[in-house]
Amino acid sequence: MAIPTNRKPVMTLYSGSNDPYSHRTRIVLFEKDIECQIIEVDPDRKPRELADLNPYNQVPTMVDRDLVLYESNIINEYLDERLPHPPLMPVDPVSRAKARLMLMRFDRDWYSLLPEITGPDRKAAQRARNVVRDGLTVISPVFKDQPFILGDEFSLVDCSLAPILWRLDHYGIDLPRQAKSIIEYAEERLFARKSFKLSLTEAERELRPKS
Ligand SMILES: N[C@@H](CCC(=O)N[C@@H](CS)C(=O)NCC(=O)O)C(=O)O
Repeated sequence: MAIPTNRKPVMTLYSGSNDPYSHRTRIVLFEKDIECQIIEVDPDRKPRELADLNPYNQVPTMVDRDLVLYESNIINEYLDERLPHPPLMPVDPVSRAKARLMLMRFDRDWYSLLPEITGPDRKAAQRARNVVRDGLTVISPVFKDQPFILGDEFSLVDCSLAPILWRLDHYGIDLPRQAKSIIEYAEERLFARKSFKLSLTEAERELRPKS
């Protein structure tokens, strides 16, 4: 997928078409309307240059002139600083630190479980699903009082959470009734957002054909 443009884009993103980490960065690109060439990487046939660019040979990987970045949260913070409009991180140090803690916890507590959820051990997969389900249920009340996870403004923390929420059915995670507020947040405020819709690849759209 490439964004149509007359000018040669300065940035290139190597992205997986159904990869939640790449999805985070695509949301940021469209939120900020950044001109970027997006190269879809087939995990079974990665382009040879990816291993030269990224020692982990993973997506997302971003190239901006001489700078090569990997790790979705690092790429996203860089994009936020390089193209500050609209800002996606809070301004004050305390709120920024809290946002970074949340980003770290999503990865450690939930995203780290995705290989187990999609892996062959059915018991381990169900245990992992339950951890994610319970974690999302615990944070759900936050969205009763505020539209986004940090408050009134959409942020990198929302960009980081959105891909897992989009994939709940795909991962076989059923949220209980007590998690109504987080479901409303996802459906009414995240999935309805223009940048989110634009961020979706065909493969990702097929995960929720009715949305
Ligand atoms: N912590 C990294 C995770 C990146 C990651 O796990 N990428 C996967 C996509 S599912 C990948 O490229 N896997 C292929 C491989 O490791 O060979 C991030 O936030 O970007």
